[in-house]
Amino acid sequence: MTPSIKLYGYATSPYVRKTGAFLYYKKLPFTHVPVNPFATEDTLGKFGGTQVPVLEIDDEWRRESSDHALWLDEKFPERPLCPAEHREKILEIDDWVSHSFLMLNFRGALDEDDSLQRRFRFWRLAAIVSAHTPLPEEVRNQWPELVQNAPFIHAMKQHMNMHESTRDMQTRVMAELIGHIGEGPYIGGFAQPTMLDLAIVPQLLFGFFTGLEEKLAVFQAPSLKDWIIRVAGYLPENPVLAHNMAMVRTLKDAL
Ligand SMILES: N[C@@H](CCC(=O)N[C@@H](CS)C(=O)NCC(=O)O)C(=O)O
Repeated sequence: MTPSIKLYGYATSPYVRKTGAFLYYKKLPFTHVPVNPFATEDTLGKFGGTQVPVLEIDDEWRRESSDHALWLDEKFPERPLCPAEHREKILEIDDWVSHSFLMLNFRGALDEDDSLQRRFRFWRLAAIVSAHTPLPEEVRNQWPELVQNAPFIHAMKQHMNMHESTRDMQTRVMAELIGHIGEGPYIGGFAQPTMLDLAIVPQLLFGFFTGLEEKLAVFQAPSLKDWIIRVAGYLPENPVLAHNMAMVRTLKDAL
């Protein structure tokens, strides 16, 4: 029997995009259930709590995106996200993905910066959420403040060195990423993509695909460009779970 797989969450969450990429890579058909971050009860009520992503397979469900990779491998061993023979190394690098790389998505939100440029960025993020779950206009207007004050983002400070500027953090983490890819072809030197590549690539594409960024800046580093193209080959044209209405570009526009 075909399993019923549902992924609950909003496209602006890197963790939701990460679990989405796991499902795409494993070629598992699933339903994306968009969650309104200000009315989570509507969709997440039966799970309790507000954190996304939630992955539901038939009558079981789990939180925590990295656990999703292991759970999916247990249930659907084909195209492993974390092959048993490399598990230790993968989980060690995954710690870096969770505590360094994914923190990049939130670091900028914590900056004291009231520039119009920043407001436009956050308004566009609100529009991306709203494309799936319409938000009241006052919520969309207040999005820059709402995100800046979100308790779960403040809790992430424990994984950040707040004395390091956002720009320095970006430069450092991207250099670390290049180090982890090394000679490739995939992160950790593995011959096939793993949960590590799939956790990262959707994040690097999201801003460009949804119009937050004009250029796919990471393409300036040839080793990153080749690696992204390799990983994206396993993913659909829109791998970021944004509503098609919010998609303004695809990878072809960067080539
Ligand atoms: N460690 C979790 C982190 C998930 C997470 O922080 N999700 C955020 C969205 S980006 C969230 O749901 N925040 C609202 C909340 O926690 O109530 C994972 O990997 O799934």
